[in-house]
Amino acid sequence: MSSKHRRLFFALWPDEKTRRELAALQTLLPQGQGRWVHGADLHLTLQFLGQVAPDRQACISRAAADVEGQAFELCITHLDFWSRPRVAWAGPDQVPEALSRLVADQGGHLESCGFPRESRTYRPHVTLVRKAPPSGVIALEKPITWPVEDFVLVESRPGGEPPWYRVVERWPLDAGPEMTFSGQGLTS
Ligand code: 3AM
Repeated sequence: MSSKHRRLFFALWPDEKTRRELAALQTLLPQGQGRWVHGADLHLTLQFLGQVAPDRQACISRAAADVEGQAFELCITHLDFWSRPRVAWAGPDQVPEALSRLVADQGGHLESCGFPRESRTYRPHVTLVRKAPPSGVIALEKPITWPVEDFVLVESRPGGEPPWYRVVERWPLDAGPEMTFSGQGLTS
């Protein structure tokens, strides 16, 4: 494979405040076991693309630019554990309509670049620990409110010292008429 291939995925990338709040969730899990995701790598995957050849990278950027998405708030309410990949993760109780639409629209545009649509149900999650010991559901006393105003393309270079991920490109989501940015003096 050419060295120009890049391992890419689309994600929601937390702002610094949200990132700190997500990183703090790691303290709720069994300590000293598993592989902790570096605080700077915490993200929510929208779609994994895998190794992408250079000629497809331009197509991906164009497809992303054509995605029509609305900004939304993501409420991270609980921690949970998946035994098959052995990951402990944080996620929302409810998937916002805007997030489902974003993933579906993105999947549709990426088909034109030759990426088959994901057939599995989309389960938004922020991985906190890999190779994690089993843990139960933990409801957060204070849910995290994540203001999602854009989405990003991320390059993954696993191995070696984390952080492993690097934001390559960013696309804004439409604030739309129904968005309210509390405390910023912008309402509708
Ligand atoms: O969002 P998380 O961290 O759960 O597990 C990988 C990670 O997900 C996932 O893509 C994200 C960024 O690396 N991933 C890795 N290989 C994958 C694959 N072959 C994959 N997802 C689907 N298929």
